[in-house]
Amino acid sequence: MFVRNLKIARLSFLLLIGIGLIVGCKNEKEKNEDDNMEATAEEEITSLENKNVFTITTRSMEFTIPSDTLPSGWNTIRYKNNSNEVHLILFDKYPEGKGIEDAHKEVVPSFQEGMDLINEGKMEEAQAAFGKLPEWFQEVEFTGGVGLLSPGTEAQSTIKLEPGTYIIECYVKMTDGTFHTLQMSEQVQVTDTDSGIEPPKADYVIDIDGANGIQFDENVTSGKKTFQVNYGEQKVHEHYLQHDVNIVWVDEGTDMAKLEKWVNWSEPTGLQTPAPEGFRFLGGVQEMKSGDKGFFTVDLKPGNYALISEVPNSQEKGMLKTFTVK
Ligand SMILES: [Cu+2]
Repeated sequence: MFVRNLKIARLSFLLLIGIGLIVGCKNEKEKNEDDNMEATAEEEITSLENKNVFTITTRSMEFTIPSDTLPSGWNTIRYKNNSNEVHLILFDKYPEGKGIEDAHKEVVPSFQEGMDLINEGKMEEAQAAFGKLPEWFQEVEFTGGVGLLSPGTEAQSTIKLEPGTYIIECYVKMTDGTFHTLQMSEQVQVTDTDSGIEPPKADYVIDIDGANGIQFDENVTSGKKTFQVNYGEQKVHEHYLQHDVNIVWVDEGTDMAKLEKWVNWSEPTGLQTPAPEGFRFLGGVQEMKSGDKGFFTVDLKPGNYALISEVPNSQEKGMLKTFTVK
């Protein structure tokens, strides 16, 4: 009896282990399947987010682009600045038949010569140098891009592009006053095929125009937010550029005058590395023509921020606005 019971007990025990193993295996299998499904869902979300995103990377003093063509219509540009300097991306739509070689041969040298003369205090000669810009340069259209971006930072802007030849460029300056442009410029072709993507839904709207400066609702809360920038009347300022919108983190107690001066390229050390301390550039939307709009998406933490145009006397023009994120 005892022996039989023991046998039954042993059998039951083995059976239990067996069932346990089967159940265990099934659970493990189901768990793996669940994990796989979760991973697939995550990949799908990521690939959906990355769909139509044109990611540009800088490691030192270059633009690495995923392709030299882009669809027309709305495009999301993500910029990863993995270098040690501040950079920006401006989209320049070139006139028919003109391209990057013409830019390097006829545009960059005139700007550099003019800048060097400004640094020497020779303002009249500088004007003459800028006067050497080719006539066709007047036909270049600025169609947005990503605002100033600090080292180790990522930014995202959404802009609308018409078909044509574009030069993307960064005109921040090295420590010796040389524009980054020769090394940081790439030609991209925007095709007739529409991207098919809709502009993002905006959390906040910024209006900017020559007469009123920057206007927006300053009640901004933390989190990942998308700003829509509406360009009203656009104009060429004293430094030959039009106004744009950059978003900047501002350390407590930092002198805003330093920011105002630095973002103006025509100041002797304007846009020249090193950038002033106490500010972290988080992108924005580069200039575009009157009536156009662009978007930028930024992850906001509680603290002090500024919206600023890279123009001379931005404060006076209402193009430097500070706000606090709670
Ligand atoms: Cu640069």
